[in-house]
Formats: sequence, C-alpha cells, structure tokens
Amino acid sequence: SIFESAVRQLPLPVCAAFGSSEKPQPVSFSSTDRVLSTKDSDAVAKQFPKTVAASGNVVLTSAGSRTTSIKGKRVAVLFSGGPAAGGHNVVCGLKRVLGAGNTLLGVKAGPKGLLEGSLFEISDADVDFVLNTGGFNFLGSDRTKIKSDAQFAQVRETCIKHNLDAIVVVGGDDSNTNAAVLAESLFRGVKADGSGVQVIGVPKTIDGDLQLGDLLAISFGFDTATRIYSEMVGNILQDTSSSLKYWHFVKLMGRSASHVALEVALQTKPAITIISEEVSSRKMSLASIIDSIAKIVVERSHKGMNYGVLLAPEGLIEFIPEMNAMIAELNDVLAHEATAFAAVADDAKAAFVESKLSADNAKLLASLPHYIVAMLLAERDSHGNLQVSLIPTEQLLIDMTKARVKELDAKVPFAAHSHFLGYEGRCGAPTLFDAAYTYNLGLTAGSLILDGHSGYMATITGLTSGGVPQAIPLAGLLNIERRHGQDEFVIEKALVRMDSPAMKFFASRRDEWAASDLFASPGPRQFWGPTTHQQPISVALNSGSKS
Ligand code: FBP
Repeated sequence: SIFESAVRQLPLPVCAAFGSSEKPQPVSFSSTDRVLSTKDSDAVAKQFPKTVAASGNVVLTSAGSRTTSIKGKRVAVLFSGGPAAGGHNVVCGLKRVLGAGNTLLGVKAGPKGLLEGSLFEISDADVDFVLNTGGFNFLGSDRTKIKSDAQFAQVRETCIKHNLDAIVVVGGDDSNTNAAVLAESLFRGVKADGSGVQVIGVPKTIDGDLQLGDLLAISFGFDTATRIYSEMVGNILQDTSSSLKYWHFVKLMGRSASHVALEVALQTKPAITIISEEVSSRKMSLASIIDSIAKIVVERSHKGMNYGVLLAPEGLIEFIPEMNAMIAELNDVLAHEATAFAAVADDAKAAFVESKLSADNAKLLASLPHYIVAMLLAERDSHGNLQVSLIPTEQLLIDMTKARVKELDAKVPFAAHSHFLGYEGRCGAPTLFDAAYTYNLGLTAGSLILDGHSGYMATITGLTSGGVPQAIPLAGLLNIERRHGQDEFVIEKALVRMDSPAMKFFASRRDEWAASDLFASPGPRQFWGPTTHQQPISVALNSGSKS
C-alpha cells in the first residue's frame, strides 16, 4: 500500500552505542553490579546449572563498540506466541548488525518450525521489505512449548542440520521461559567440537506483563496495541455520548495482567474500568463487581445519562477469588482426568467435571451460563494457560448487570453492546516508539550473540533518553508456578501493582469519569506530527513522569 511504502522510509533512531541506523556497529558487553534473584533461585540454580554458573545471574550493559569483527556465525530467529507490532524490526536489526559476514536464518511458524527444521536464509531485500510493517507474517508464529526429551533432541537435530551457532527467540513470558530452557539444554556439547548453541530472548507481548522496573520498562507491541484500542474506545465513547442510549462493555486483550485496560482507561477516561489485580487484592466476588457496575449505571441514569462505556480486562475471570479457586481445581481435574474427560460426550462434560470438583466449586461452575462453562472446559494452550481471549466475559457482565440494575431500579433502561478488542491491536504497523525500540532490540540481540553470550534477554534501558543496550539473565527471572496440575519453572508475569503511580493516578480520577462525561478521544496513532513520540501514559507515570 502507499502507507506501507511510506512507513518503510521512516527514520529509526538508534542508541548512540550502535552508531548509525543504516550501518549499525555491534557493541560488546560488561557486567554490572546488579544480580537478579527470585524466591526460587536455589531451585533454579540446580535445574539450570550451566547458564547460572556462566552468567551468575548478573545484568550486562553495553561497553562500547566491538573492536574485533566476528564472521561466519549462523543465527536463527523465531517468533513465539501472539503477534506484536515491531517483530519484523527485530529481524531487521539482527540482520543489519550481524552484517554481511554472518548468516541470518528465519524459522518458519515459531518453535514448531524449530522442531521441524523449517528454516530459510533471510536476505537484505527481505528486511528492506518488512521494515516498519506490522504482524509476524514474515516468519509466522505458534505456541509450541519445547519440553519433552524428544523435542530437545529435535532441536539439536535442527541445530546440527543447519549448523547453527545461535537462536533468537522473540516472545513473551512463556516464550522467554522456553528460551531459558533451550539455553541450558544447548549450552555445550551440541556440535562435533563440543561447542553449544547460544540462545537469546527478546521481550515481546502486547500484554505488557514482561516488565522489570528500570531494566525493562515495557515489552514491545504494548504501545501500538493500546493506541489502536484507545482509538477505537475513543470512537465508541464519542458514539455513546452522541446517540445517548447504549452502554458498551468492551473486553480488552491481555491474558492475565490489566496493563492494557489501565492504559486504555488513562487514554480515554470511560465511566467504568475494571482492573483485575484490584478485584483480586480487594477479594471482590463476582456479585460485588456486578453490584458496583449496576450502581454506576443507575446513578448515571438518574442524571439522564443512560449510556456509558465499561472496560474489562480479558483475564478478569481468573482474578475473581472464587473463580480463581474453582479454575485451579478445574485445571487439576482436567490434567489428571484427561483420558476419561475426552471419552465423555460433549453435553455430559460439565456434569462429569462437576462430579470431580469440591461441592462449592461444583456449585459455582453449575451457576455459570453455558457459554462461559464451555470455554472453561476448552483445551488449555501448550503452556497450560486457560484461553481467556475466547471467554465472553463481556457478555457475562452485561447479562448479570442487566439483572442487578432491574433489582436496583426497574425504571432504569439498560441497553448494552459487547465488544472484544483483541487481535486487531496486535498486528498494526508499529508506532514510532515500537518501531525504534524493536530495531534496537534486534541490534542488541545480535550484539549479544557476536559477543558470545547465551541465556540472556536483550533489553534497552533509558528509552526516552537515547537508550542503552543491556541484557537480563533469563535464569534470574524464573519462578516455580503450578501449570497443567504440576510445578513448572516460568517467568512470573508482572501484574498491575496497586501502589504503582499509574494505578494511583487512575484511582484518583475514576469517580469523576463515572459521574460525568469527561472522555477523551485520542484518535489514530500518528507517524508524523505532534503525538508520534508520546509514550504510553502508564509507562511514563511508572517511570516517574509527573504529567
Ligand atoms: P503473548 O503472551 O504470546 O504475547 O500473547 C498475548 C495474547 O495476545 C494474549 O493477550 C491473548 O490472551 C492471547 O495472546 C491470545 O492467544 P491466541 O493468539 O493463541 O488466541
């Protein structure tokens, strides 16, 4: 399109350490005095002895341009999990920093492609073509978790067949967990000379839940997705206050954490926004959530406003304490009774599961509408996650609110539409922030490889002041969590903190937004003009910005 041709030409600022954008120079790295640990670090050190011994879980920082040039490396790059805007620029950054002396191979269709050995060589023309474009379609992606001995053997076969020296995994928390496991497994002894294959992660996910304070302010894709959702929510807000007769309940993507919902709320100021982490910390029941929504509906109606917008995070259902307890037991039942469950007829599956649950949880499951139960019983993804994007929480909230509004004041009209804003936010052309961030992440990942590191995640600190390439030891992020009915090592998701500046700012304004029409319509993301360099509001507030 005319648009794509134009965005390919957009300038991409690079960290000073890399020199020029078109001919970037790789950097080398040195240790900082920051050592990462989690509550499970001792267990991690036993399970990941090689990477932990090599890195000491120490954060690395760029130490100037490389003085020696490295040639002949063969590097593979793959996308893992859901798409996020900017993925293509990671590939472009990698290709350019590796330079003509090294080879970059693309892995087709995610980790599964690595198992199958489905790789192709990426050319300069390829990267010129995909630069600044959205989506992951250049390579494709999937959610295969590499965990069995047979799968590790397949990865080794691919490494040997393609004579790989390094693999770059572009992914979220689960995919970077995959990267940590691969780094340990491939650390040495893969090739005939006894050497290993380096593994580097790159922090991607629109969910924004891969964060580590000043070391990792935000994952890429969050800015683009939240700007796309904010434009749409702004448009809906404009419609409600024009037509004056509808409520719109909007579910926003973001599997677990509510960063996306919080950011969109800060950008658009709707009447109601639910933050899952607050529901959990205040131990709110489903009934109390509905009650608080219905009261706002009634209060606005008494002021003549029979309309409004509600934002609900996709992962809400798992944060309601009674639902969370029920889903945890349900996950165990589904994991342990998988064969028997598969043999039961579809219309008898709910009753089968209820018979295995404790009395309270069985009662709760039975009380939910069939469209929710069906999705709670649906297959988990390969990382053991409930597929919350498929659960129509927005419809559940509408149905229950309608009933409660009627109880509170039967004269209040309540006509509501449901929306799910999800996939449309993941693949738009990256904002200038995501475009530059990802290009620099690619340059950092490539530099880490040329500098001989493995088991690290590339990161850029000081994003708004030029940027510094750094590296986070992946094993230093691992915790033990219950998945598939058993304990597993995973990178913990960064949730919205109740004491964060962004949450406090939101909490101090939301009553006003509920009581009147103070909405904002931020409009589409721009590639030229005054709003191009605006950071996500929540990221800016959490990084210490006051305005
Ligand atoms: P990642 O964590 O892999 O980036 O995926 C994020 C996400 O977009 C979630 O917000 C959403 O719940 C999920 O992917 C949807 O997954 P799928 O694409 O498999 O339907």
